[in-house]
Amino acid sequence: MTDRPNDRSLEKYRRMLRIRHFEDKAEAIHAAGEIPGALHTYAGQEASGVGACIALRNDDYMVGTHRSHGHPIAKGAKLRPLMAELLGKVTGICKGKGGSMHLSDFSVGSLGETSIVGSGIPVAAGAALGSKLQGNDRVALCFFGDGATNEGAFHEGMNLAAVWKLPAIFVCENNGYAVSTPASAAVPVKDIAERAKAYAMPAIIVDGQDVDAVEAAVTEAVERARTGGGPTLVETKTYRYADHAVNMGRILLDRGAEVDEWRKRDPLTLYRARLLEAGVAAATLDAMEQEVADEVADALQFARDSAYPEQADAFDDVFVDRLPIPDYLTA
Ligand SMILES: Cc1ncc(C[n+]2csc(CCOP(=O)(O)OP(=O)(O)O)c2C)c(N)n1
Ligand SMILES: [Mg+2]
Repeated sequence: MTDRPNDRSLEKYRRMLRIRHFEDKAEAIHAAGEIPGALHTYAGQEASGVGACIALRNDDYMVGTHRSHGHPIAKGAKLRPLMAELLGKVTGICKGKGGSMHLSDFSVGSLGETSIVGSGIPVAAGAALGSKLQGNDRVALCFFGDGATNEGAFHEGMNLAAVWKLPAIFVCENNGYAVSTPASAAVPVKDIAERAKAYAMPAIIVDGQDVDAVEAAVTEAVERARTGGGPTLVETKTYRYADHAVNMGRILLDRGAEVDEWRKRDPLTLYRARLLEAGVAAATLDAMEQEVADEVADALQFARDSAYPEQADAFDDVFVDRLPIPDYLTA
């Protein structure tokens, strides 16, 4: 952060608060049976998502994972349609057909999230290729986990992006686990960032609990991508507080005191301290937190008051007719 807190710093804090409150609420109502299916929460990883997305323009592309409520929120998405989507309502951002794990929000450039681990990486490479072919300067940022880097799709996407110097930013959110398998048992390199060497791709390792540090790292990567320098792998070292998916006893993992240790470096606590130190009044931050809590409560009320989609509309927006071939491919 610069010496004096500015609107951008406060916006970063607000977005992290939004994610935390949204996820805590989602977890609670999932436990009560209001959200169908599996729910993977992002609490603990807020600085990684917000630091990365704040470095993007609104029209830049972003691709998520199965753990991606936080990513669109980090990029500025509205909470009402997101919450309605989790509840499967027709007012949801995908009319209730995407749900927690398959939602996209084009209003903020989110091309979507997917339950197939690693599969967003070639999608982001494709979006970046699209920008290059169309001659615009939009970049594509892809989030994925440490586990995804063991998938073929990761290596294929990274390779193609490097060979074609695509305007892509690959953000590996290394939270130390894939379901209940520690990264140390599944990844042979110490840092995921080392894997970039195989593609002659620059890599940056960053403290994923520090939103300013993540923003600085991703800003460097975005500048490189936007100016024709090709892709970068950014590894954010972070942690998720909840189990892999919440309220699902069969995959519980006992991480003992490790969670408490990470909570000492909670991204919101760290940033609040930094803002206070920089002269922001505690009352300002408390008021912001109350506003965010109200915003999440409003989103939930909106979702609860909304209707479910009609059965007759089940196949609308699911299939497309054959797409026209764009001019830039035939010219
Ligand atoms: C191709 C594929 N393999 C396995 C799974 C089952 N699965 C779902 S999430 C997950 C772990 C992913 O770990 P990571 O990429 O580190 O993301 P995190 O959950 O930690 O955010 C696995 C193995 C899947 N959904 N898709
Ligand atoms: Mg992981």
